Amino acid sequence: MILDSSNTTPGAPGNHDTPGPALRRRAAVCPYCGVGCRITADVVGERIVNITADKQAVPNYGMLCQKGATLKSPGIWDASGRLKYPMMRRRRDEPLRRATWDEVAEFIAERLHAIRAEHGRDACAFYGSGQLDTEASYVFNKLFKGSLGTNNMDTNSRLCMSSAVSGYIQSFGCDGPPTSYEDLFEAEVYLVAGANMAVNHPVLFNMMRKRMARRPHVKLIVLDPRRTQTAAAADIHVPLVPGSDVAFLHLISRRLLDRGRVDEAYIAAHTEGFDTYRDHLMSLDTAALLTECDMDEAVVDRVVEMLARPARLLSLYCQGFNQSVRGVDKNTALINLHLQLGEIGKPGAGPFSLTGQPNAMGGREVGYLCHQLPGYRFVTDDEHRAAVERHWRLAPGSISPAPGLSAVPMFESLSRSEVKAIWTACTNPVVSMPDTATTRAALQRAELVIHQDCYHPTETGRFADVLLPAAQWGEKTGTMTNSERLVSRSQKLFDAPGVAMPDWWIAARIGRAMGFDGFDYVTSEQVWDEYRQLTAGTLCDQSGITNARLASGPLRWPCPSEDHPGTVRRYDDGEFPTPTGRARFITATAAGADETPDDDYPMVLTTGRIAGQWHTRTRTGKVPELSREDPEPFVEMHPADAKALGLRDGHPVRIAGRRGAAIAKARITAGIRRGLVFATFHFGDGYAAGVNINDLTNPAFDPISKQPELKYCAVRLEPVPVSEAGDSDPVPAEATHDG
Ligand SMILES: Nc1nc2c(c(=O)[nH]1)N[C@H]1C(S)=C(S)[C@@H](COP(=O)(O)OP(=O)(O)OC[C@H]3O[C@@H](n4cnc5c(=O)[nH]c(N)nc54)[C@H](O)[C@@H]3O)O[C@H]1N2
Ligand SMILES: Nc1nc2c(c(=O)[nH]1)N[C@H]1C(S)=C(S)[C@@H](COP(=O)(O)OP(=O)(O)OC[C@H]3O[C@@H](n4cnc5c(=O)[nH]c(N)nc54)[C@H](O)[C@@H]3O)O[C@H]1N2
Ligand code: SF4
Ligand SMILES: [Mo]
Repeated sequence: MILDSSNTTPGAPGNHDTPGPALRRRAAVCPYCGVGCRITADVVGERIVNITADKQAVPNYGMLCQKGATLKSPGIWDASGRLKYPMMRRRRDEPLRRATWDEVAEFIAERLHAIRAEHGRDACAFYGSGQLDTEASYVFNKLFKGSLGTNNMDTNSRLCMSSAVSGYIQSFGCDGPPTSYEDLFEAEVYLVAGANMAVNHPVLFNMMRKRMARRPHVKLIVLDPRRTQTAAAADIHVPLVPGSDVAFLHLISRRLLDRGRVDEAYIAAHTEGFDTYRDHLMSLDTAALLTECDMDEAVVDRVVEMLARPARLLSLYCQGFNQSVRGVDKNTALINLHLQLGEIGKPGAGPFSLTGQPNAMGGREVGYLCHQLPGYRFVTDDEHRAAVERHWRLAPGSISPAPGLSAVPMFESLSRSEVKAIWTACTNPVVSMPDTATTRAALQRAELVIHQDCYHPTETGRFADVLLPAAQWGEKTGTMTNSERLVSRSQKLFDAPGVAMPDWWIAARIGRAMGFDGFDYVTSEQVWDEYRQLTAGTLCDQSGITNARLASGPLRWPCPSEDHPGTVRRYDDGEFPTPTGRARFITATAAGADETPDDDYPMVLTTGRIAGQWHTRTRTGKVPELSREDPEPFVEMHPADAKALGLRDGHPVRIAGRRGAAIAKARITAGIRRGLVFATFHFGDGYAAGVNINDLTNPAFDPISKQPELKYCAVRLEPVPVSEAGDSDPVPAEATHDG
């Protein structure tokens, strides 16, 4: 469902009429996906009475999907589900009790200092989120990498975007997409690869559908092992074997090479490494590649035919690419194709990595992964560290030159009691990390667990010694960057309940309690100003994006001066920020999945999302309209597989893997490959015991990006006997634990 006011007449919702006297009208940014839709919220007192979108305004031109459109739903705001006050316990065997900010701040400061004194600065870790606004990520970065001097700071972007980050850096020398949404309106062929945009980036997909309806020559190719809603709308659906994208891309690149579809002028002027790449493609056995993808050759022929004629090619890709032990290879193989065809740096063309979370882009710019520093800087670079230390007024040498622990090793290290303290904010790793048994063990063994959330209870909050109440979307002002580098300010609509505070404020409060300088911020605008200036002269320069400019509208970076209009498209001059100024063809040669099926685990499980739910459901689970379509955990399987197992649609089934098992209801569909099953990771033990699909998933990760293999593990399906099914039927959260 899309709320679309882009075709409405003046006076309809979405236009800025003068609101009534008691009504306040505010501009906000949707807190869900990386499309970054701008929202107009009409507010009376402490309540949102209407949500619309401005049909004139980028990026969404009046459209919102069902998640954005239901943000006023009472369940989201109901105080009974909120974390309103700090809570703490001094000993694990005590219950959590309500505390004041002074008390928790003093307790955290004392404990972190003690753990550092005894075990060294790397004994403390932070695990954050692409849903934190830029201000919060910035202050946490300053606190951990700066004042505390540990790079053990990583975020859920490691599970989400890190392969895209590494891919862009390998190919172009710099992270961040070259493209913007304006390219959606210029492209002639959309290649959607490992992304279910109709479900997960619905407003962008709606823009594409509209263009295809108006311009029949515009085509859509979709690479996905499942016939998703996105695939169903495609001119060509490529139902490849999961994990075989590199083979498929090599196959079509080679076939195009054979047909002379090579932009020699572009390659000669703006790239390097082409000869090695071409030799590699020529050395490949195309029949073997076809077997690896397990594809009908006619499908490959059609894709090659479509790409053989010059047409503006825009590729859009997401977790089917990133969440893989070959995630970086998939990214660079696709970028290679664009370089080969010269389909980059011009309107409607380029490799466009879709961002998942609303501010995963902003977080990357702030440098919130364990090897990064603000402004696309790196902890390993002496000059980068020195520049950041100067800006933060820290003694030279304060920032450690060694990358810290990324997400999976961070939790493994906690589970071995090497790291002692963890602070999690704006993420629910007990549901969302692969191999959650390790995550739970990590939090159980930690000496100190601090969890910062706007809701309570959550699965992760159950392990906490300290709970810090965060103001949620609408209760704070903050800045986010969407998928297309568009930096927007989301305004506060009303106060948070209890004493909940913005995430940046909480980080700064603890920084002061620990006795560190540089945390005296009074407003989020002060934080933004400090950060913006630190990006001056960097590859993601936002120094021209002042608070005053953000108050009147969003801007795309790079934006290096206060009169700069922002940048729609990067690399249009063919200059890349590599040492030679050229984009690089990356020749990937690694192979295969980490884990393969065998007699015990003969099938493959892949995981992903549905339209109505957002991740671990802490917010969307409170909106009844969003749960109508898919109210409970399900597992999609092919009719032939269901038949072999004697399963009927709706029958409960146990999915067993090498690390754990989960129960879901069979959903039989011809739109999935034989031998493959699909489940979502939305349902954690807060929903019901024994349903978390991440109890099974594989923590193995890409060697470069360290992004885990959330899209592939070996499993066995076991029908649950009907008598037993009665007991194991998903039960409401309240019945399984008290939070
Ligand atoms: N409704 C909703 N929207 C969301 C979110 C949400 O939770 N709910 N989350 C947001 C976030 S953080 C993210 S990261 C994005 C994710 O957005 P997407 O990446 O679109 O989401 P997924 O469903 O995880 O995976 C996409 C597809 O990858 C396919 N796939 C699996 N393995 C492979 C493979 O080997 N190759 C290829 N080519 N495809 C494969 C799956 O079948 C699936 O259809 O969505 C964002 N939008
Ligand atoms: N099997 C499998 N697992 C996956 C994936 C997959 O495709 N398959 N995808 C991975 C990806 S791409 C992602 S992005 C992750 C997402 O995984 P998570 O980040 O763990 O999921 P969320 O449910 O978004 O968690 C956000 C938490 O922050 C809280 N919150 C919301 N707003 C605020 C706020 O303003 N401040 C604070 N402090 N808290 C707030 C919410 O209540 C919730 O507890 O999951 C990953 N896990
Ligand atoms: S498309 Fe994404 S940003 Fe836009 S309303 Fe939906 S969830 Fe929000
Ligand atoms: Mo994500």
